[in-house]
Amino acid sequence: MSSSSCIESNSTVIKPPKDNVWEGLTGEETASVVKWLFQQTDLNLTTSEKAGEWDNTIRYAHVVLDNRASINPHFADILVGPLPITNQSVWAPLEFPYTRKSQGQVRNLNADYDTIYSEWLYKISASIADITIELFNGTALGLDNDTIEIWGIDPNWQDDGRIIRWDTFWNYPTDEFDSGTLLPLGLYFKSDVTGRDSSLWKLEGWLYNDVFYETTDAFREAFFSPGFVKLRPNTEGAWARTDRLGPLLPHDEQQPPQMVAPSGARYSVDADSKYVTWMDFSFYISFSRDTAVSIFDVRYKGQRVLYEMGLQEALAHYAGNDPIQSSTAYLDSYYGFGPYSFELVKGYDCPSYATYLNSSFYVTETTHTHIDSLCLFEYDADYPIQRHSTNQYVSNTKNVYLTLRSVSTIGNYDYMISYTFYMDGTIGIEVRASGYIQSAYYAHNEEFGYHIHDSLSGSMHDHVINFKADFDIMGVNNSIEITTIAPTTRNFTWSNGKSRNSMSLQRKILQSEDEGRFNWDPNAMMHVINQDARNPYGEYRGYRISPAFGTAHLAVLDSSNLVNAAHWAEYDVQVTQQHDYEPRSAHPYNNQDVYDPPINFAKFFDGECLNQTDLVVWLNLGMHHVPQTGDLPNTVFTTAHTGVQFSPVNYLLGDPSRQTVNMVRVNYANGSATAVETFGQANGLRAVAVEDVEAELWQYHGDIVVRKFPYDPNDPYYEMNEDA
Ligand SMILES: *[C@@H]1O[C@H](CO)[C@@H](O)[C@H](O)[C@H]1NC(C)=O
Ligand SMILES: *[C@@H]1O[C@H](CO)[C@@H](O)[C@H](O)[C@H]1NC(C)=O
Ligand SMILES: *[C@@H]1O[C@H](CO)[C@@H](O)[C@H](O)[C@H]1NC(C)=O
Ligand SMILES: *[C@@H]1O[C@H](CO)[C@@H](O)[C@H](O)[C@H]1NC(C)=O
Ligand SMILES: *[C@@H]1O[C@H](CO)[C@@H](O)[C@H](O)[C@H]1NC(C)=O
Ligand SMILES: *[C@@H]1O[C@H](CO)[C@@H](O)[C@H](O)[C@H]1NC(C)=O
Ligand SMILES: *[C@@H]1O[C@H](CO)[C@@H](O)[C@H](O)[C@H]1NC(C)=O
Ligand SMILES: *[C@@H]1O[C@H](CO)[C@@H](O)[C@H](O)[C@H]1NC(C)=O
Ligand SMILES: *[C@@H]1O[C@H](CO)[C@@H](O)[C@H](O)[C@H]1NC(C)=O
Ligand SMILES: [Cu+2]
Repeated sequence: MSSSSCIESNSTVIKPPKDNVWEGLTGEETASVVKWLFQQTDLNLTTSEKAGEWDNTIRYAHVVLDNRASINPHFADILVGPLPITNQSVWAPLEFPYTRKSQGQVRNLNADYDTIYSEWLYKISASIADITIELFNGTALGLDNDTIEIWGIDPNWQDDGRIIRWDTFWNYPTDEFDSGTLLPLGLYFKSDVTGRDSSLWKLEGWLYNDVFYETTDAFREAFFSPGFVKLRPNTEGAWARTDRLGPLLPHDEQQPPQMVAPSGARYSVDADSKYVTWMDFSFYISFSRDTAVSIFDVRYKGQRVLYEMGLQEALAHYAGNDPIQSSTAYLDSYYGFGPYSFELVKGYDCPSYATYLNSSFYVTETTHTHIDSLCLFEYDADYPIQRHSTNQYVSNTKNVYLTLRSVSTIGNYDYMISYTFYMDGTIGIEVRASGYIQSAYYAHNEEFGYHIHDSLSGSMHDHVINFKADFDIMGVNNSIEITTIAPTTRNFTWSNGKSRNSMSLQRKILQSEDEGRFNWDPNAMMHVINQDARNPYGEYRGYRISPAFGTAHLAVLDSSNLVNAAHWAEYDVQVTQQHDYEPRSAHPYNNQDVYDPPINFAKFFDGECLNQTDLVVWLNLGMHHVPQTGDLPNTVFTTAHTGVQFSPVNYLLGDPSRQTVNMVRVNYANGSATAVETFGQANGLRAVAVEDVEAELWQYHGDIVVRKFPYDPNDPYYEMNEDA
């Protein structure tokens, strides 16, 4: 069946009330900025530029330069403007989002990527090629016939002024499946790669079976001594492939249920300005290289609820008995969520009737477009939003909600991020994770993960995913009210002088940032309220923030890997006074200087007032992930799921979902229905054309490359799909 036979589900076109000032620059604007930059001799540009966005009433371009023509290679954040480019345009260091003085510059620890990955690691590996052949039946020499590969920690150790790497060997998958992170081989080496002169770099030792050898000679001698214990390598097999496996399940070959949108889309979208309206909600979508989707000016019933809501950073902090797992703590905005937001799979990532939007980013003088990488759709939850039965009637309301979704595949992991909007005024953020786990070699590490395959440990790690929520409840000045459900013992006028054990509400308004960092208390509710906006009963109007599906903050205290680079991960909830100079909780290059990162989130907390002022709530979603056999071959979205919900509290005078026509009341008596009230909803059976999803998938464009380890920051999106 072709899509033309389907009911048109494209959304209604709408014009936004205002321009989307949060959107990225257009292709022409970006091109003009780049042309101008190349004319600035003081910038001495010969290599790649990445233009993103920074907006205000006068638009400026945020440009990141990779300055490597120096013994002190660094990334430089600069602003170029005003736009459009004229002879009045200038550039200046972009320093205001930094918490340290630095002219907008961050050192680049990976300037010598090519030397490390095409010479240094292979040189070390070549020195023990006889051993790798004997242990792993393979060599890593940078040749086409390599059957094993080498990569290691992220970020590098940065203690005592030295830059130290740990690397390890991994088997290559023997087919197209991306199972490399399931094939660790258990041999590790340490090298000091401080400075740009590779003749001064040093191999500092080998680790095998939990024995550390300071030199190659010492390792070699032990290896060829009698009694040396050789561990079994991990090798690929069906267990590591994601294709169908195992006996057919009953009835599974019959078509599963599918959601359809019989009347087409009931939301409106302006694809150019990325402005969306649905029911009583409206918002603008913004997209960036670092964090992909954010949404701005979220309004409900015409009133702004959030100025900004969006991803800030995602951390995967591992732990282990070996130096690779122990030293791995990925900060994913370094790689960027935007460039890895690939085309969605229709009928799988989102319903086939969804509206799909493109996203683009700019790197190395090229605009890259990912087609159909954002989706918008309505869905009917598998439960009603309301119901009630009596002996005379039953009433019931459909729970239809709107989702805005994207998926970023960063290395081995796929993060699915969804923003949801419900008929009762609730707004949700959900993150799910799938893809391949990063595993560990199973030896001496029972405390750090389960034994999940032959020589494989499901390496334990914490996912912490930070979101910014800049609330504006009935105005910019808001407060946080914590309402605790507290056990109480008290006498009442009617209790005959006997105290009664019960519970009561204890309300408290946070006064300053000193109280602004806390964890979820199962007996407390967090409300963003406006003390100057009471409802007719005198209660503050507000929105509750609550965890949904579980959340997590980082279990590691004072991480040796991250030092000051991820203080945002330490609590479930953190509240600060809004400042334009604190736009983000993290910087994509925080991992390049963990002792003195460009944005040290802890510095946001300086005791400022939180009582009736413009507030930002920084929320951590996340999961403690201890992979088990069920994570093979891939982690599943059912359990790797985290979220928060924002829902109106005393905000309106009743439940706004009563407005929908998609509800029913059935009256009955003596065993028969006497009335069926459908409130004017569209009804009547309709023959619905269901798209043939599998056939549609022949139109999938995909991308040319998806990041594989290791990552080259100097050529990050090489060969990625482009559409100028
Ligand atoms: C400009 O960059 C080139 C490399 O592209 C380098 O050789 C040269 O020293 C740089 N000039 C200055 C003034 O930094
Ligand atoms: C800037 O451009 C304007 C318009 O093209 C021109 O009139 C003016 O002379 C230029 N100014 C300078 C300083 O080049
Ligand atoms: C060793 O690797 C070669 C190819 O690289 C392969 O042909 C051979 O079967 C392997 N041997 C074993 C024992 O796995
Ligand atoms: C791999 O290729 C190199 C160079 O072509 C060759 O010398 C070597 O014998 C090959 N190794 C194997 C295991 O085939
Ligand atoms: C996405 O890009 C493709 C290819 O350039 C284009 O045909 C399509 O109209 C774009 N979609 C939207 C919603 O702009
Ligand atoms: C309740 O009243 C009794 C009798 O007057 C008194 O002994 C007790 O302390 C009171 N309890 C509380 C919790 O006030
Ligand atoms: C907090 O703000 C409210 C509303 O403006 C005000 O009435 C109250 O006095 C403030 N509390 C403190 C401790 O300043
Ligand atoms: C918000 O509160 C600040 C004090 O924190 C005050 O200076 C400002 O005028 C208030 N803004 C509005 C719109 O009430
Ligand atoms: C239900 O049945 C009772 C007893 O037969 C009768 O009195 C009553 O009128 C009936 N109610 C309706 C709504 O038919
Ligand atoms: Cu995980």
